Amino acid sequence: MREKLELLTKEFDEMINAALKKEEIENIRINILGKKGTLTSLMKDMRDLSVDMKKEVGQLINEIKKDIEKRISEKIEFIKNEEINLKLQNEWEDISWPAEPVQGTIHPVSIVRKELEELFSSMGFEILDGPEMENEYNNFNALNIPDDHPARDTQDTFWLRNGMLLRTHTSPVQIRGMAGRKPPFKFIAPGKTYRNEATDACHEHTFHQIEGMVVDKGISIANLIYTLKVIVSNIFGKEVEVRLRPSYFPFVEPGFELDFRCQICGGTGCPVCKQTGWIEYLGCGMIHPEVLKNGGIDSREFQGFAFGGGVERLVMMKYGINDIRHFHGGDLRFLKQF
Ligand code: FA5
Repeated sequence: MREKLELLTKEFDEMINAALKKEEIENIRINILGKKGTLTSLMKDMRDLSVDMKKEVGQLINEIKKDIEKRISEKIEFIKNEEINLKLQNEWEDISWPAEPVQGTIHPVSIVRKELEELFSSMGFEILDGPEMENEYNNFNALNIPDDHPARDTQDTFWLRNGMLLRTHTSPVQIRGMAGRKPPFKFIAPGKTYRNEATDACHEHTFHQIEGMVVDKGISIANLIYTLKVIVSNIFGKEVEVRLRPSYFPFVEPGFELDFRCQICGGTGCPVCKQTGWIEYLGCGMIHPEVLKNGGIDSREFQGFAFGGGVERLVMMKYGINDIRHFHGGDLRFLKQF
């Protein structure tokens, strides 16, 4: 019996070491431990042994059985790991491989926004961001537009159920920007704005503005005009006729509006410029002392100018686009031109 068990153990060793697949191991298990397996029949043969031998051989068979079971599960585990390793080896990726070319094109508003950001950065302006969901104080009150002020009607507002609003202009970033800074400072704040108004070739309900704010000692309208001239000539890359006319915004004094010569019709009159030959591009002026006060700045010591312009209208003039609604239309024939 002992010899048979030794032989069985030796054969098992050879077979388990040679096995490479889970199915081979299953066959080995059935051949040894199965109902008709070699170890199972040796266990049956034990009934012919004496009581003492039965005890001794029984113990030995149990040990051999346990050892075989242990080694079978170890080998299965080993093969599983080998399979995983092999799979991982086949799945390797060359991270130095050049990326796939980007699908699609960059939106013209993003192109011009980036150009504006680079231009202002080169002039030492910080680039600030502000939330599109704004509170009434920052959007109106702090900008010298109290509750009953008629200027609120010029910016039809999307009010939200939580008492907040979708900012109607980027000017609230003036308030946010002043809060964290001591003069002198200069920053721009490009971003999305919303107005609950009817759309036409030159008006959208959702559009982009770029806000600018400069605060220092001895700032005058000459600084404002110079900055606006630099923006226009850089963005267009050519001389474009502009005009500055007096206008009213509660947060600046004096206030102005800057118009471009309409680049669609060259100034002869078209639906985009409403036959006027001019496109209203931005509002600007010297910051009102009340606004500086709301930002914790002493207006006797510091002055500043601010401006806020529509990005889409700039893009329209730059590329000769005759309808602002193309920007949100999602028409690939339009977008692929950029
Ligand atoms: C303002 O929004 C002021 N916050 C601008 C300002 C900033 C004045 C700082 C003084 C100091 P206004 O409502 O005029 O002003 O809008 C500014 C520009 O945004 C317009 O000249 C125009 O270019 C653009 N704009 C306004 N409404 C629309 C619209 N519905 N669709 C597209 N562009 C618009």
